[in-house]
Amino acid sequence: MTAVAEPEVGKARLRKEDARLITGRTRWTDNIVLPGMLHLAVKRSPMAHAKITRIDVAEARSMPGVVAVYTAADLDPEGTISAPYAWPITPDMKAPRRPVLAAGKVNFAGEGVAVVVARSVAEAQDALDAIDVDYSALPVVLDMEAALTDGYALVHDELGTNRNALWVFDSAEAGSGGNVDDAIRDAEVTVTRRFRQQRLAPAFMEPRSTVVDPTGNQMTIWAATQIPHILKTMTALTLGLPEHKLRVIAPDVGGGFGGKIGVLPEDLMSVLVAQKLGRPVKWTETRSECMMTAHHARDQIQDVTIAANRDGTVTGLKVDLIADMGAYCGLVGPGVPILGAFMFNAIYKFTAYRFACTNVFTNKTLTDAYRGAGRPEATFAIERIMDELAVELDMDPMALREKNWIKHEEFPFTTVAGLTYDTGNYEAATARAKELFDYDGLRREQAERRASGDPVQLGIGISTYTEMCGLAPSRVLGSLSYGAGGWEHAAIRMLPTGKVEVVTGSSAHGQGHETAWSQIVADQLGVPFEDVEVLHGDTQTSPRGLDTYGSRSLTVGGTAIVKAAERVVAKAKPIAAHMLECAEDDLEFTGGRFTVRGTDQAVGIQDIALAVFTAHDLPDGIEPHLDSEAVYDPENFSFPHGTHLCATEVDTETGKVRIRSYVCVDDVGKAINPLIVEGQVHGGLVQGIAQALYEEAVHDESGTLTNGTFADYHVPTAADMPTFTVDRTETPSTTNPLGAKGVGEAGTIASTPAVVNAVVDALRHMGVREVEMPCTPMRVWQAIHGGTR
Ligand code: MCN
Repeated sequence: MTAVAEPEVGKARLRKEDARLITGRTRWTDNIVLPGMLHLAVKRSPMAHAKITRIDVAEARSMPGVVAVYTAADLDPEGTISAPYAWPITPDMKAPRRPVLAAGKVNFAGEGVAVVVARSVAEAQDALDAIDVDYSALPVVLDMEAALTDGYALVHDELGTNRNALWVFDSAEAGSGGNVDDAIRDAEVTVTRRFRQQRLAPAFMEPRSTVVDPTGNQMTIWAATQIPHILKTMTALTLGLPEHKLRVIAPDVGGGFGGKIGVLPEDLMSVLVAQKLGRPVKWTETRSECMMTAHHARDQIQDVTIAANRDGTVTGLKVDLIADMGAYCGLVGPGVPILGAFMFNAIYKFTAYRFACTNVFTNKTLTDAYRGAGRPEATFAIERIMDELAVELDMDPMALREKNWIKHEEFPFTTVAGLTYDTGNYEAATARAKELFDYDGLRREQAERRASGDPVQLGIGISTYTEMCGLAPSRVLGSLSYGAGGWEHAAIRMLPTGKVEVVTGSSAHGQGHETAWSQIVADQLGVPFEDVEVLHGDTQTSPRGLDTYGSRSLTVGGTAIVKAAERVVAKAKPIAAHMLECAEDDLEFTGGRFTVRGTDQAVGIQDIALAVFTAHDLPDGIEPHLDSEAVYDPENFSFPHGTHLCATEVDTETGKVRIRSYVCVDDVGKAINPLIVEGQVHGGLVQGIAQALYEEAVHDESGTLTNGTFADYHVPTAADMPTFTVDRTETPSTTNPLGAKGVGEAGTIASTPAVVNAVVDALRHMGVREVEMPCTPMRVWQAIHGGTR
């Protein structure tokens, strides 16, 4: 057996999976070709809200290569099937049926009205043009506030309202703090602002795709999904299929960012068509379909009031949100703003808080989770208004934050929103960030540029954030009426040759789990990193799991692996004692070896695996394997934090914003793989900066998405980005044995307000108080010239 010298955890290992992912020599859903497989193409509505008065598929049925054309009446004659939603946030939440294909009426532009099944993709696509649909236009509901007024047109007549739900958290009622109206009434200073979270498209690299193979009475589904386990259970429940006859495989998946957590009408449609025809089928969307119909995100109006004393002590915060659900409820869409409800108070200690969110239906693509899900919106609002409060108080914005944040010696700290943050050190992260950024030097330069009337002004933006991730204690999720638990499963199989298979319920789609999980197992079992194989994303290999989102995989799934590994070691111990002819208590386990304390007698765990396999000489009552499994349900969320500082140069003549420098110091507790952590932060930053400066999904007055291609929707490239200065402090979490906190969303959550604060800071002396996102040159120019002065 090979001796393992230094710990794997903490090593900046290159990712095992990257060679195949980067070269594309791997299996994506759309690569899958099965004998006799047919292809689906979906006819989509160009209208955002209309009655379907006639639909004629006869000509399409006669097109070359076409095997069938189906409408809602064919696939769901009873009209009862609905793509599921799993987060009824209030008992009286209104949720319309989300049909597999629109029946009688379309509710957003892009909704499917018919599906063509053909021998090739091209033949299926060609036949779409031969489907004739007549629509009778209905009033289009686009404006969230107008949609809530009495007598306004309704998206769903049968609901009698456009209001999906009203969800309220009040610290006075929850017993976690005081009354916010009292705090506002008694405050020496209040600041009120309205912020707009624009609508974003997750824009993952690989469009969505589903392959369904009905063989015998077994149904195998391959899907470009983040949630193979949830997709399996939900498909069974929704279509009334026996779950034990279903197998879902998420092969390599090209990104998701939350955009692949749905159970899609197209998934259900693919199953129904495969069932009907008894043939394998494939549906892969085009990029334009993806932009138009994969769920969007954010899209909130935030009315925020902060109360404080003149000395800068914040005393209360009141938040009123309106959140656009789009035309239907997404799988967890209604709950996304609720995830933010616990984060508006951020790292601050104020004691009165009220959050109210009204979710509203409009005739747009539905919204659901996108990297950060609720928490970027909350972080944006609190970090923007802290800057505005600092101006009102004539304080340095960093000094205001320092005055109000939780000090490192005050942890664990229970917040006004009722969460208990286990650990944190905001002072350390901020001190390091200021040092790397040259905060004081940049402030001096800013003053000089203002004095000289430089047309290019310098702005400094701060974001000191925390977030709750690592979803999550099942009980807490239950108390929020979330439809699933928050545990994760792991199994470890020791093979006869000492190699190790790790089965995880997490379902990576770009996060590098194969590498990080191998590092954890290598240390726990003392086996070489290369000897570990990580298996995931197939419900037959990994029967239990709750998948990957909410930056949960390491803190929950990684901990399940630690627990399973501890059981492997515990199982090996009596066998080691038997082999070494000693008492179990005399053994110590380090570096993969059981050693008789005080002697050089030892046996390696990989050798024990072989001895167990032969089973020639096992102690009585010992099963001949070391395989173990564990399910871990965390006791708390994980609370990474950090300080992000951004310097922007804003050309006051053209409105162009250039990020001059960006420094972030994040604290994700113990980093399992610092290189992966850095990569996650980089990717997260780009998505957060993109919200600040570039991206917005825009609908015109007819409800048509006007920028549904990558030529129009500005997903930034490396050329748009500065070189980031990324560093970490390490304050271990006390809620999991790894000491780790999640990182997958941190960069996105922190960066948007840092950039917008910097843009506003550059222009404040010109009277600018707000620039709506994305801060495009036009919007910045308009703000300078009075638009939002
Ligand atoms: N990690 C680590 N040390 C830590 C924290 C994390 O080494 N202290 C490593 C983990 O081992 C894992 C990675 O960082 O390899 C991310 O871990 P974690 O924070 O647990 O997040 P998840 O794996 O659960 O990933 C989900 C998260 C989310 S919610 C979105 S959205 C997102 C993200 O990850 N989508 C992504 N990162 C993405 N990265 C890619 N490439 N593609 C996406 O779609």
